[in-house]
Amino acid sequence: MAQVLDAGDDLRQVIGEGARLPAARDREVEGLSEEDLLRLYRDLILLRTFDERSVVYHRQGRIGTYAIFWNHEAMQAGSAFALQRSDWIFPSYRESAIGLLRGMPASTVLSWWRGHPAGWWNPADYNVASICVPIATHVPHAAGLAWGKRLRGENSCAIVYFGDGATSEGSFHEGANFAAVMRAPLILFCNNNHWAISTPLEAQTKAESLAAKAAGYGMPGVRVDGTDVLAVYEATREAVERARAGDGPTFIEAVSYRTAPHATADDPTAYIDMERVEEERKRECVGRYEAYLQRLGVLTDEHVQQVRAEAVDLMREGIAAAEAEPPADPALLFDNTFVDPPASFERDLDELRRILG
Ligand SMILES: Cc1ncc(C[n+]2csc(CCOP(=O)(O)OP(=O)(O)O)c2C)c(N)n1
Ligand SMILES: [Mg+2]
Repeated sequence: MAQVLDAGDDLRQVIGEGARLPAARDREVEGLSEEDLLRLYRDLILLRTFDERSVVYHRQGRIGTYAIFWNHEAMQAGSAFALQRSDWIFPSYRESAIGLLRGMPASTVLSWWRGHPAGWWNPADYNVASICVPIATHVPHAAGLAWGKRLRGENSCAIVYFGDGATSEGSFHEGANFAAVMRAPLILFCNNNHWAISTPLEAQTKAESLAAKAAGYGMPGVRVDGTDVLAVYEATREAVERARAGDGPTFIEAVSYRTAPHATADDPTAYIDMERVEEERKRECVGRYEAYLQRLGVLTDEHVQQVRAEAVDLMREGIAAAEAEPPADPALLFDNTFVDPPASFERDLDELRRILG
């Protein structure tokens, strides 16, 4: 079984748990009201519910292959909470549902996973770029957009999400270097879940940490507990402040451990240490935050039930709306591919129409 690097002790935390930061030593994040804390809770539940329902929809054959983000919700909700609506989000497939936090309908994201054009949105409607499946190719896009914001004198920034594996890609290097040199207002948010499908972190890099790579680009690198939504929020808020002040990009390494298969087509029992997975699941991010809010006395059982019920309703409506979409025109597969399409396209399209009936 592959050995995985230990998460280390230098992780920023706010929510107490275990030996590192006992619950009795919970911190509070300055400037967050009770209402903010509960909004953040709602965001987490929205994402958790989307993820759990999507796995069910996949098993029922109602959506296609799906990249599970169970236990990644704190990284996504916490960081997005530090942004303004005018700031841009560049998601990878792991953050497919992050648009929900900007008011995107669940049906849009579900349609994306159904491979239906109703899943394409205009990025400018939400300031959320399209979901990037090629690893790290969106890092230069985000760097370019952020630089553009600076050139125009706008005070907004961009955040780009990618995984530990992405830090080995040329596009990551190009985007990070460009952003630093141009002092682009960019947050490079690395979800270090210790695995790139079946490749463990120790086979990915010899660097002491992923955040250490930031020094090579001349930008700060921060390590944060990725299952602590408040620590993620706090670290991202600081990075956003730097970006807005004209101090350029920040690299955030949010450390967690992948507790679900890479995607619905993956069987991690072939390569992962399932005992470690079980251990990690005990400190998963939603339960951790719930326990924190209960210790603070701001979360009631009724509120939990209400927020969860609302999220389930939203998903039910979302899948119904996605399934009510008329079938896509197969010609879309061929449109906009060539200026002068090869002759075979017409035959291929005819055949496709025949198969689809
Ligand atoms: C350019 C490119 N190469 C290979 C792949 C195949 N691939 C899909 S997911 C993945 C692993 C990515 O791992 P990581 O960056 O850690 O992100 P995670 O899935 O863990 O969030 C790979 C290699 C791809 N999508 N794009
Ligand atoms: Mg990974």
